[in-house]
Amino acid sequence: MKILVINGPNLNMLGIREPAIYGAQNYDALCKMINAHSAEKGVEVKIFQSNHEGAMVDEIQAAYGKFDGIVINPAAYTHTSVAILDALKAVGLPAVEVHISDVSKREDFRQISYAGMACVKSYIGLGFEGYCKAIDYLIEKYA
Ligand code: CA2
Repeated sequence: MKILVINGPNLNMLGIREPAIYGAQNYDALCKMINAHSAEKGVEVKIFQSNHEGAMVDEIQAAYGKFDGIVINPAAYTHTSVAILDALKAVGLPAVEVHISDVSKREDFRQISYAGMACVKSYIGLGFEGYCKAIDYLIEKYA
């Protein structure tokens, strides 16, 4: 099974500020955890991070026919991007939404998730662990 993990804007800055919200670990630690978990579960994984909405759309489109599922944390684009929602719908791959923080307890503008409307499952507020749970969900339901 091949899984594409997509991370949106500013997630590459993890660990630098706001540790109370996102934890103290940096982006490299997140990637190491995802790679180790995927190896343990015997799935192939590609991790992609971009600060650009169009680049994320391009990556989702390129996954068509190449990956079996997507784990996506669109970061701030979660709450604004119909383009990412449409791209997820266009490729039709099972997608799982992840948010490190519990967005449900944060500002009003974080209460809508466009990407989530095209996802089969969401893991919210579980920290980095949400990515492992998302991978496990895709394995359990789609491998
Ligand atoms: O909780 C999440 O995973 C988010 O997707 C993270 C986004 C935020 O816009 C979403 O509402 C929820 C933010 C990405 C990281 O932003 C940083 C901010 C300060 C320091 C380091 C990273």
